[in-house]
Amino acid sequence: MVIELLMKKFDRSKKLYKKAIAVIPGGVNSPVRAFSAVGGNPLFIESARGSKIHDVDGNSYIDYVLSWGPMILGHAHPRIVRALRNAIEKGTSYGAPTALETKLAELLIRAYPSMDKVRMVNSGTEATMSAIRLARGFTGRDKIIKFEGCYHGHSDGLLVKAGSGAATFGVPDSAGVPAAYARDTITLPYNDVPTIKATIEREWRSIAAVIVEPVAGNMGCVLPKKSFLSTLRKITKKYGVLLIFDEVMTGFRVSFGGAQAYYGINPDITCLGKVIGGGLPVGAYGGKNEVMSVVSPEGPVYQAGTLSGNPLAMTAGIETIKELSKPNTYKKIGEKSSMLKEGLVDAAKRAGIATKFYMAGSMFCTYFTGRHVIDYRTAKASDTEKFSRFFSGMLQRGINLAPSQFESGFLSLAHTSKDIEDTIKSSYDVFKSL
Ligand code: HOZ
Repeated sequence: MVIELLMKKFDRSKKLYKKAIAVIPGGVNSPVRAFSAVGGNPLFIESARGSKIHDVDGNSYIDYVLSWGPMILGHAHPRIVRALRNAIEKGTSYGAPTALETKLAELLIRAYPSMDKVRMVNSGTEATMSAIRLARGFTGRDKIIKFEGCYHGHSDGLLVKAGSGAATFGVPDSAGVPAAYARDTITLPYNDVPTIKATIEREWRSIAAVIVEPVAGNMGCVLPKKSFLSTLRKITKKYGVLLIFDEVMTGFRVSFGGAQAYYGINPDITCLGKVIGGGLPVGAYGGKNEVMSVVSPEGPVYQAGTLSGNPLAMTAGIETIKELSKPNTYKKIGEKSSMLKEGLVDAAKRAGIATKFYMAGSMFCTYFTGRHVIDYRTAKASDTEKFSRFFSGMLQRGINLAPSQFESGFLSLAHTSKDIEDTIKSSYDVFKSL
């Protein structure tokens, strides 16, 4: 078989994995990195530059994982590397305010006019967890609504019918989450306008917030129906429920102003992460003054962090956003994205494989199904066995995709036309072999 002829060697990754599983659960520090859903061992990475990632066995791949989204400029971008080198000389953490924090906050607020103020945290999980506490503190209500297959990090109340690794490994309702916490989380189908309307009309007195991924990137890539986000905005406003956009994935990705600019909807609270840290650990949440003024020390909602606003992370974030602010950046990445989209759709068609492809800005997913994917139920209908074979075939040909059907792929500004042509060509060969 062709695949056997291509066989890459993963001996050193295998050896390192064996050592890792002795001291780290599953050998990985985040479950999504495991290859259990697609078979085999995770790749151990040596380095990455531009659009390429290199493993410890000397294999190189065109990378569409991009550290799960942050590396929109490509890996080891010279501007970021230079800025970090300078910053590191000045110390790595102070636990005290810096001008860098204010600078990044200003850049975020300028790009997201729905926010007057923003608080820096260390991850997307912290951002969404804090946003929920803020919504509860602000409204005096306890319940929240989330959508099936959406993933908002791993805090207790949000690990209910969750996407990402929770969906991949079949634990959408994680063990260890007290039933009492989960009871305050109402889960509804994504894109189901009548159900969300009826639920809020019935239960608004106890509902603090609706949290949503405006493009759902943790069950593949599911686009919002036109009426879904606008209904959410209208109905939450009417009943004093806060609308939280989890833009950890979509922020600076779907467009410079995120999904809120792309779809023209202003949420009450925005959560950011990934791109705004340029590859360093960062999250942020923000909103209008009225809401943010209840955050400690201005108000009674407590939230804190030793490394929050870390100078290295702020530096990488500032430089990333400045680079993204250059003229035509999103036009360029948009052109690359269209090329990839057209090529992958055409390759599947020519190979006679039923797929559905979805893309928002530079995030995307191919599902192995002939039916439209609009929510978690339809995403789960994708043929995951076919996906696994597609994943392995692509990996053998030097294309790194996320090792799960229920994750989004990402493109960077560093991907060249040649990268994309090679990806399309490989995809045709693999589709054909399915
Ligand atoms: N949102 C990312 C995956 N969908 C998180 C990556 C992780 O869980 O490690």
